[in-house]
Amino acid sequence: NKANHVLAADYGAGSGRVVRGSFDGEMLALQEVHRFSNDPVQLADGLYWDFLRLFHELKQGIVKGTQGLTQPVRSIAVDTWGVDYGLVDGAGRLCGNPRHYRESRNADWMKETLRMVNEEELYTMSGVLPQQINTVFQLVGSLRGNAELRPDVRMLFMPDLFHFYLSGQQACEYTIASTSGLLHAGEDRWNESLFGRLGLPETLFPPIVRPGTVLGRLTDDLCAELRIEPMQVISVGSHDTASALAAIPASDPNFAFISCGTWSLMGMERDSPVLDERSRGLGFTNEGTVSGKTRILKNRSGLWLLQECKRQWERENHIFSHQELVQLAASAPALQSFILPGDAIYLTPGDMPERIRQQCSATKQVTPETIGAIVRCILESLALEFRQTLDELELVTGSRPSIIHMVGGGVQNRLLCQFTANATGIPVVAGPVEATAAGNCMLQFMAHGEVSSLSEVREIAAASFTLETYEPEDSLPWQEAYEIYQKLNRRLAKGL
Ligand code: LRH
Repeated sequence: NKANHVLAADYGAGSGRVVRGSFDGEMLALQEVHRFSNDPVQLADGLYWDFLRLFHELKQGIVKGTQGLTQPVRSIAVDTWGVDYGLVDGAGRLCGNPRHYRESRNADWMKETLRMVNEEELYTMSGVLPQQINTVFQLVGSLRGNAELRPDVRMLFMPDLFHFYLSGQQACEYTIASTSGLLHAGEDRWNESLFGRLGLPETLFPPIVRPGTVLGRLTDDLCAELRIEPMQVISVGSHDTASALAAIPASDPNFAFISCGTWSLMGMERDSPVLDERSRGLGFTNEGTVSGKTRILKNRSGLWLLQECKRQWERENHIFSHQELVQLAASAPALQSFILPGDAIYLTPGDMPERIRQQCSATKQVTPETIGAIVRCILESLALEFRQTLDELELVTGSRPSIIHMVGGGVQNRLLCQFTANATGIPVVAGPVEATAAGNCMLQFMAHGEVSSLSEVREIAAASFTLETYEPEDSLPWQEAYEIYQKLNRRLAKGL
């Protein structure tokens, strides 16, 4: 069997990569051909994604990914973080740079929107937990009162926007649209009655396509500019979490997953959304999977806190790699003080070490002073947050997972994987690191008819990557730590 090649472009909030996936009928091999940072830009009027630079990096990745092959690359697909979008007019012009979901005004926009539709109703209609980052709030906030919005303007989620400039075709892919709060829960249909109530014109929303849809081919202009052969452009699970979940190497269906990058998405796969008061109260959201099922999950803080601390330390001239930071944490004292990584105080960029110290001192815990102590506090707190989410998942779904599959960049943080096993008391299978790119590629191979089902995709992922299992250790001190963490949670919930 000769290998088939595809390109996967995976954009996270902190960095992006273009990966070449080669499949020989049994095993998938990934080769990262291009990696770049994703640096949002603060302007006087808000926080933006630098779309033009991100598109430039995509072109670089395509050129590198197509070089030196005996067989042509068959297709490309883009996946990105959720919720964000760009607007494009009838002539195909980008109407401004896409806004960043960490824009601080989103909190006000959410409040404003919730005066038009209440929170409970929005949740039951869409399955999406009302959170200030959601597309629906951003759209209402930024478009409200904009009488000039022309009827030819369309909204395209980030991956759809890349696909449009690659292929000339406009469509919104289902899994990314399922993060918006604008679909009927568990369905691939826009909630048109909601558009009316929120004053959003129906003309804004292009048709929805299913993961695995071939949108078209790279435009002739682009092929000429890059001096490459045409290839197909495919909508896969365009939401990064959907692509990551597709490549979870699970054989037992009773698994929980943690897709750990800037965010940690922790949840389970279900046939249909859970829309009751309890799941809303506990903060679970329902998003679409590549096979049309639901992933019930929590958007929890991931490595964001660590990334922001690292940036702050760099500003203070303390330069460390991630690995060095983890080593410092490994030699810091265990289980000293905890924070709530998901607390709103950590949502916006800034001096995280200071915010962490403040939260610890305000809650009368040991204040972590050294870099190692702060990193350890973050990693242990993340693991305890996973434990809490696991307990809540059990309440909401009625089943306790027997295994946790952890994928994404966070898997390289071995301390975090071990802490997660310790805190939850459940074995953690870590890997693949590049689950998102793997899922993206495999969905393309499915569209090409090389693979027939999602379970086959998962078998191939299990066979193709090295996985590491972490068994739970130190259960007693971690159980005690969890009790302290829960108390902290209750105190902070009361505003103390
Ligand atoms: C993770 C993610 C997550 C959220 C967030 C905005 O990268 O996609 O699922 O939607 O970004």
